[in-house]
Amino acid sequence: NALLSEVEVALAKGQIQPWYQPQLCTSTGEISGVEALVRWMHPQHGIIPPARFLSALEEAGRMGQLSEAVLHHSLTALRSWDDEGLHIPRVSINFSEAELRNPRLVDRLKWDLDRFGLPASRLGVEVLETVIAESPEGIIARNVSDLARLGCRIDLDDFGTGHASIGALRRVTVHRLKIDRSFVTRIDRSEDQRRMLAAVLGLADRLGLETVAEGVESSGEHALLAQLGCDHAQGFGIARPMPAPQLADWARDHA
Ligand code: G
Ligand code: G
Ligand code: NA
Ligand code: MN
Repeated sequence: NALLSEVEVALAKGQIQPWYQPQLCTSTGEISGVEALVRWMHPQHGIIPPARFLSALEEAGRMGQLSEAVLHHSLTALRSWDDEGLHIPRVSINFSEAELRNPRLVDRLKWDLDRFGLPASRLGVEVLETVIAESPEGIIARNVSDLARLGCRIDLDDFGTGHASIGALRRVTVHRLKIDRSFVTRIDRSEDQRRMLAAVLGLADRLGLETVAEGVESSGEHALLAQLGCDHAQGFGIARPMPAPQLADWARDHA
């Protein structure tokens, strides 16, 4: 597979790195964290989005290599932001199903955190709703619960689009619901859309979970999210994902 070997070479050369997109607390406006979103900086073809190469790694069972690169880059970024005196509380990383099935995931993560001298509370883990649908005895539920016990924050990604029942939320520890952007878009222009979002926020509140809205593209949407009691906001209307040094500049300007 030509793509796969190209991706593996790119990983080894450090051409595949995460960019970081800020999340703001809607009540204070402060940065509550950043999400790591991987990009391939291809010397000929420019920036290649994850949709074009993640499945090649996934099919080959090589997602571990990617997550290791993303984790190292994220911990390095946290250290350098700390050294610059910036207050970036945590980085959230997307973990695929294959990675969440890795029995060594938690030990490896603990080891890396120790090596960088960072507490687990600086790390967030984003898990797709579909992935937690398995049984509580399963390896995924165990890994996610172990990560939570270690101190990582668990975000349920793309909430509202998956097949997980509400019951599945009780099987694994989850701290926040990331409300899929299909529920967020145009809330400032559609009463139906607004009602739908209010229902999801009400559900999160009853479950005692924090909320973060994805895909916030306008200041109207942002203002309404605060008004409706959504805790955090992320989207192009706040900032696009950007390389670690630019994120530092952005955070400095934002403070
Ligand atoms: O950045 P963008 O919107 O193109 O991301 C597209 C998808 O790729 C998102 O669903 C995101 O969850 C996924 N993705 C981005 N970075 C990573 C990563 O480091 N690991 C995994 N497993 N998925 C990622
Ligand atoms: O599946 P996940 O939620 O991890 O995917 C995040 C993806 O959403 C990233 O590819 C990111 O680039 C993209 N994204 C982030 N903010 C916005 C936004 O405001 N609008 C749109 N359309 N996409 C966004
Ligand atoms: Na995500
Ligand atoms: Mn998402």
